[in-house]
Amino acid sequence: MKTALITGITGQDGSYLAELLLEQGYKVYGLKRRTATPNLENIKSLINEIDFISGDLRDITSLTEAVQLAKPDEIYNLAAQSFVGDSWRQPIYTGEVTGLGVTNMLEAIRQAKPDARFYQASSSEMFGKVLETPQKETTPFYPRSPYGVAKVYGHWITVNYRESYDMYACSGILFNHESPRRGIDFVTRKVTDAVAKIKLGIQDKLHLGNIDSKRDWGFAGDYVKAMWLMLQQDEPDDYVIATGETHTVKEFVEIAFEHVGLNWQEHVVQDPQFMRPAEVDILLGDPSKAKQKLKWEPQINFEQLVKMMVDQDLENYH
Ligand code: NAP
Ligand code: G4F
Repeated sequence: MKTALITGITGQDGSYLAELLLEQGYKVYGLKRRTATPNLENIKSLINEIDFISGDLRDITSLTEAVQLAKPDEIYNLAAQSFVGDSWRQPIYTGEVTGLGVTNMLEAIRQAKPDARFYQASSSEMFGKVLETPQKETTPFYPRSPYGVAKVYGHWITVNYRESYDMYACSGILFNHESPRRGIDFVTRKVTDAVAKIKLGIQDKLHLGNIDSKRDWGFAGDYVKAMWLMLQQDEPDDYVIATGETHTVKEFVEIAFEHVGLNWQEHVVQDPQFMRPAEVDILLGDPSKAKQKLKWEPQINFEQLVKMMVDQDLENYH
């Protein structure tokens, strides 16, 4: 039986990855921050199957203890301050968790279990003001937010530990991926939650920022499979994970409202408070390397994803 340690177990990806690994017979440890009130909604059906370890990416003592306790074969570092918008409001905190937190995790592994295989949750936000389209593994980075800058640090420190200490460390450069478990701050879930409430008469208006930006959106359930595949190869490497399609926020909004028979233009209000100091206008990934080497393919397309999220949010309010 293999053992895995997942940081960020309570988040969207942590929950899908835990499900996948448990299905495959892994023993799963989850690193979880202590909170005044538990935040276990995403993993409520798995609580009895996961061994939780209390810890924080900013506290290397807790990480070293977690690695010593779990003795994992594989470590998936999914924890982060992951909301781009807040990274301008909390730039130092974001740097500490999303950037330096990766070094804390790598050091804990180097000291406590250097043969463990390591996955770092890197991001297409690193491409930012894109220097090439579509973006692939060799595209230079140009981050546009404190979050993106922190992720570039996390990416390169992962590559550096691989090259310096011969560790099996991979960086997955994942493009936006969503699901009914997506946090409510992110635009997709904000839209689908609002569509459900508007349909049911609980809300009338939806305030959004820039609806012209474009993202390569996939389904989180598909993307966690790619994380796992990266750690099953003969050699560690870095991979872009994306659908190869890009859509505007406006298209997402149109499909979501149309799905419940509403006209989005009657409900959406453009609100400057949701505009960003620097925007990433377009992201479009080239997943050829992952398709060829990992044999990975996304299963859920854009329209199916939007409808799945709206349907689940409607169900949540019924
Ligand atoms: P998410 O839902 O925001 O989950 C983030 C997780 O990190 C939560 O479990 C959170 O715990 C935990 N966390 C935050 N700060 C922590 C700290 N200081 N110490 C320990 N744990 C901490 O994010 P996600 O969408 O699942 O994304 C997973 C990872 O992939 C993140 O690193 C994200 O930056 C990256 N990523 C995401 C996407 C995407 O489109 N989803 C794309 C590329 C990369 P609490 O529940 O306690 O807050
Ligand atoms: O949903 P978002 O907040 O996601 P963003 O900034 O692309 O970041 C997500 O994907 C990254 C991968 O590229 C991850 F690394 C990161 O952790 C996160 O998961 O915003 C998407 C787009 C942006 O252009 C934003 O300006 O939607 C635009 N937008 C327009 N109105 C809005 C809103 N975004 C949010 N969150 N809220 C709005 O009201």
